[in-house]
Amino acid sequence: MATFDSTKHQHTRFNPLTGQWILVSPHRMQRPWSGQEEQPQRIDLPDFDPNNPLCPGVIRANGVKNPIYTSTFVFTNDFPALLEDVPLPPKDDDPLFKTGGARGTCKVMCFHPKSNKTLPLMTPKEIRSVIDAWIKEYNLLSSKYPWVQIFENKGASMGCSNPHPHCQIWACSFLPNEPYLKDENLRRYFQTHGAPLLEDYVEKEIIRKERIVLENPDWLVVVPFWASWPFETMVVSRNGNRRISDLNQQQINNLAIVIKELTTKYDNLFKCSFPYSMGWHGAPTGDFSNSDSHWTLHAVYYPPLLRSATVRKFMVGFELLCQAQRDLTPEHAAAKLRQLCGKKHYTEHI
Ligand code: H2U
Repeated sequence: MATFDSTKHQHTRFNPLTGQWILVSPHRMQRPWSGQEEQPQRIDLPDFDPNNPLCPGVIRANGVKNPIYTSTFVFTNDFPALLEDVPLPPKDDDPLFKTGGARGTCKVMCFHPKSNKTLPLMTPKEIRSVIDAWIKEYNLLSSKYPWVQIFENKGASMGCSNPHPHCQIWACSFLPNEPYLKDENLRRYFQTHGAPLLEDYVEKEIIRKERIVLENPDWLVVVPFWASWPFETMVVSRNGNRRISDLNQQQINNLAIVIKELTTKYDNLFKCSFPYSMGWHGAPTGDFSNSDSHWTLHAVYYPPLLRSATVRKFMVGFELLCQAQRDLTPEHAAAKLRQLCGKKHYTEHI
C-alpha cells in the first residue's frame, strides 16, 4: 500500500477548540460539478438609497429616523432576538423538558455611511473606527452580560438582509453553545499543558508555515488545521490578549490592516464581494470574568464559497447527520489565499 499523503488521502482532523472531528477528502477535488449555481452578486450599488433603513437620515421600520452619521452608527435592533426585560420560564425538573432563562439585547452597527462600501473597500482609518466602535459596545455590554457576540453576516448567501456595510452585536445572559465548548476545551488544555491552547497553536503554526495567510507582530491569520469551511480563517491575537477590550492602539492599527488585507484577498479570490459570517471570540465576561487565563482573543471567518463566485459548499447530508467534511485541504486553501494580492482590490483593475 502507498504511504500516507495528506494532499491525496482521506483522513480525519481534530478541532481542539470544539472537541469535534472533521473529514478531509482531498482526492475528491477532481470530481465534476453538476449541482446548483447561484446568481453572481451585484456590486453596482448606489452609495445612498432612501428606502434602505440603514442609510443616514432614513426612517427605520420602527419609525425612528437615523442621524446623518458620517462614520459608524449603532442602534438597538428593531427586531431583536433577545430582550432585556422578560419573565423567566418556570423550573421543570423533567430532564427531557429543560428550559433556561434568556435575557439580552441585540444591536446593529453600520460601518460606513455609504451603502456601496464593504470592509475591503474602506481605508484602514475607517476600519479602525469600526474596531473602536466594537470595543466601545463590548465594554458597555460586557459589564452586564457573560457573552457579547460581535458578528458580521456579509452577502445575501450568508443571511445578510441589507446591502449596507454593517454587523450585529448580541449580548446574552447565558453562555451560548460554541463559546461554552471553547471555554471547556481551552480550560482543559490549560490545566494539562500549562499554557493557553491558541498561544501554543500560534507558535507551532509560525514554525510550520503551511497554513499561514497573513501575519504581523500582533496578529496571525491562518486557515486552521481543523477548518470546516473551504476558505475558513482564524485571526489570532499574538499578544496574550483575552478580549477585544484588551487591545492597545498599535494592535488596533495592525488589526485594521489585517482586516483590510484578508477581506481584499477574499474578494480577489473569485472576483466578487466574498460572502462570509465572521465574529469575535474572547474570554466570557460578567460572572465568568475572573477565570480567563486559558483564553486568547480570536476572530473566525466562515465563508461558504468553494470553487467560484457561484459555487458554494453546503453543510448538508453527511455534515448535518455526522460531521463536517471538506475536499480542499486547509493547506491548499491557505496557499491560494497567501499568494493572492491583499493590497489592491480587483475592482481597481476593471
Ligand atoms: P443582517 O443583515 O445581518 O440581517 O442585519 C441587519 C439587521 O438590521 C437585522 O437583524 C435589523 C434587522 O432586524 N433592522 C432593524 O433593526 N431595523 C430596520 O429598520 C431594518 C433592519
